[in-house]
Amino acid sequence: MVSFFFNEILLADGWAKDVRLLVVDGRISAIETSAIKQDGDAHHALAIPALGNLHSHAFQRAMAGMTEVTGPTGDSFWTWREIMYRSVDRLTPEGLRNVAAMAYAEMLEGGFGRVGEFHYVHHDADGQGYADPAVMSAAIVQAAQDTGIGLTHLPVFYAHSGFGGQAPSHGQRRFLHDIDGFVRLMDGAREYLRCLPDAILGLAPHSLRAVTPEQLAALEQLAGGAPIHIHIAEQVKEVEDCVAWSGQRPVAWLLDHMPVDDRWCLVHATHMDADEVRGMAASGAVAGLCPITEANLGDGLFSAPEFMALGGRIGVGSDSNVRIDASEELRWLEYGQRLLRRGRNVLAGEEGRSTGQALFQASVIGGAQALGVEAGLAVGHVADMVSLDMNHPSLARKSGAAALDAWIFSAGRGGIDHVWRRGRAVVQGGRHIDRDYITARYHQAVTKLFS
Ligand code: NGQ
Ligand code: ZN
Repeated sequence: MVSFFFNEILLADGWAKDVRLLVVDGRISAIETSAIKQDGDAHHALAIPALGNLHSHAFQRAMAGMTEVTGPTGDSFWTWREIMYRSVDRLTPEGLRNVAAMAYAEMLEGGFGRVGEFHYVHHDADGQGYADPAVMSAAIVQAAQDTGIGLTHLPVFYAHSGFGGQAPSHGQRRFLHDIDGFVRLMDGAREYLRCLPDAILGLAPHSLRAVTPEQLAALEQLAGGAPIHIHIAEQVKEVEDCVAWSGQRPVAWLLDHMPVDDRWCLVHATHMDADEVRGMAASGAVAGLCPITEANLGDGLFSAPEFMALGGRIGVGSDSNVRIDASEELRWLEYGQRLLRRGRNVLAGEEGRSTGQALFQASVIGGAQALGVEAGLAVGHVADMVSLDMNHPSLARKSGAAALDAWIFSAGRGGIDHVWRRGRAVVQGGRHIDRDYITARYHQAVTKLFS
């Protein structure tokens, strides 16, 4: 058993003061409020739940900052994608493990406790299956083990390059399956996940571009009650191509043809009309928002105020991992709307409410739903917690919701002190406990990838 004492903590049912929290086997076994600190309690000033990172492509961490130079034909999401495809030419299982471990250590340092790994580099450099079809999933599991992060593994089904079952491109050769091959991958991944204490296995049709309606129906059956994630409407061209193919926009098509419910996470539901916003909010699915990557790739802005006003569920993801910082995802979620609407505190909801707290609590709940786990800190839930560094200038004298605002809008990841996964400190003083080792292995991996 481990015991903690916090002067202040954000529990699932709100802020509480002078809290003793006991952890047995990674889970919270008791919470006492207005308590007295006992000998042996780990004492910290202010704690919040670790956030779920609902969308990551860990391998893309290795190319962060390498796509910011103009190319010959003008730059877009689609030219970035060509560079991204080339970045995996020399990726091995060991390289993936070491790049992913770096990204996961940074996620923990940035306030995330669990990652939804939307994993699609499955085959070798020639596009041939490895002898073990799940060896790249095993690399992701090892990276989770190396760092301690919680893993919701989302093997991706990918078969086509565009709507209507178009043949895949050369750059996509490492991603491809038929349904039978994908079932074998899922079986292999399920075995590897047993090494982790609380892993979840979901699945992910890559996008409506990459699957046929028949394949999508088969995947929905295969998922059972597990999380189903899909890239849905990130680019205007994607919306236009979907309309040309089906007469419907992507979110409208999905809502019409699939039983979309609270198992689903629609990643980058960026481009929706008002009917789609209403339909998606009513479905109970989570909108998977990745504001930093969506800005970096020039995607556009999600209809956040309209969607949230209708009770739509949201969560955030670090996606391309060009930056890894939970607070910055939330900050840019709000800042995109401020710039667009020339207003302030757009996503706070009601008068007098803290924007930071509104966004943080919505994404704790939505992130947990999308990752298939319970939300927030309560008895029986996992002890995935973050303490803020109250000596940080931005956090001085802050308490409760004001501390969340100061973290999100001012301190950023520099305001994080400790992070606990299952009650064990994996980040101390803002640094992952194995950062030096993980960084050394990361340097070896990127040398092999790019030299
Ligand atoms: C991905 N990433 O699969 O990594 C995608 C780009 C695509 C983002 N959408 C590729 N951020 O959608 O075809
Ligand atoms: Zn993605």
